[in-house]
Amino acid sequence: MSSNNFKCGFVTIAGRPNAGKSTLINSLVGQKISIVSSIPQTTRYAVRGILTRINYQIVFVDTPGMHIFRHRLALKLNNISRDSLAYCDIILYVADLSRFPVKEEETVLDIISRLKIPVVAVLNKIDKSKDYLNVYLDLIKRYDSGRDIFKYFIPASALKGINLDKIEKSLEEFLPFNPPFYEEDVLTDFSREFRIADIVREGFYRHIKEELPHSMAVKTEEIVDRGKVVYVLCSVIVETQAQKKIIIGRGGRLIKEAGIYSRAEIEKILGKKTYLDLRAKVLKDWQVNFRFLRELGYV
Ligand SMILES: Nc1nc2c(ncn2[C@@H]2O[C@H](COP(=O)(O)OP(=O)(O)OP(=O)(O)O)[C@@H](O)[C@H]2O)c(=O)[nH]1
Ligand SMILES: [Mg+2]
Repeated sequence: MSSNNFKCGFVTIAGRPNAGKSTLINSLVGQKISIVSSIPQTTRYAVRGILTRINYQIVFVDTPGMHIFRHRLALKLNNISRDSLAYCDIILYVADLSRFPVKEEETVLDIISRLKIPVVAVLNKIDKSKDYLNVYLDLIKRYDSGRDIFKYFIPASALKGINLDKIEKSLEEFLPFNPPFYEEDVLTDFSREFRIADIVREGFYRHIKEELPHSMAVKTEEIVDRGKVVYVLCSVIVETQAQKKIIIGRGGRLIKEAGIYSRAEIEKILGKKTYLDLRAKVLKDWQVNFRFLRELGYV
């Protein structure tokens, strides 16, 4: 795999919440690395996904969508995004063509355009809408004016796989010469515990809406190999008793539904039959409990 001509570098994916960043990293790497949902602010980690080709390796870093603060966890998530941006070789900026660019978009562009790192702009969700294509192009060019850091503008669909090859090719061009950082069969360095916890969170996000997702966290407590099955215990943490009632659902329906989805996804990762045990818990101030946030890997 390695030779003097080998290229390898970090590509941080940045953009507003819900733009399709996690969908894009999954499509580019070819496996579900980062969870996806229709709820903004789904991603809570700097999730790495690794793509290895014969002569280059791209280490993608998915980040939480950057946004104007609305809740306490948001501050931590924005810090994760900013840190990942400061130490990368290329920025993959993702815009959502199906929504008009509001102030939040300008905040992201303002941060990115000050960094002096080459940017590849992905104008995502082209399968859904092209109405604002020129609005985005004009806006980006305004921020790029006099800086010349935006190298490519690629209309694409992360969901339908449109123009992924163009994105990869443009990134390759700006990768620095380095030996590979990871073995060629490694797709992510995200730990099994965190991946499982995130998949369980994704399982719930399919059913719950509005503010509740931001009040929820999942922690993997145990993974025990019992021969034919793997036993996995996760705590599903919320802030109030009322929220606990919602996530359990009438007669335990919601927690069961989320469990069925998550178990199937976890089995793909573990490659083994899994028994998934989900327990709902109330931890009132988990978002400001530093020790707990660290256990969750959010700080
Ligand atoms: N139509 C369409 N939908 C997409 C596309 N890419 C992503 N989506 C949808 O957009 C929603 C958000 O996708 P995510 O990948 O979770 O977005 P994100 O930018 O990672 O969001 P955060 O983690 O919250 O910042 C999901 O419902 C996706 O299915 C696309 O190319 N076309
Ligand atoms: Mg995401």
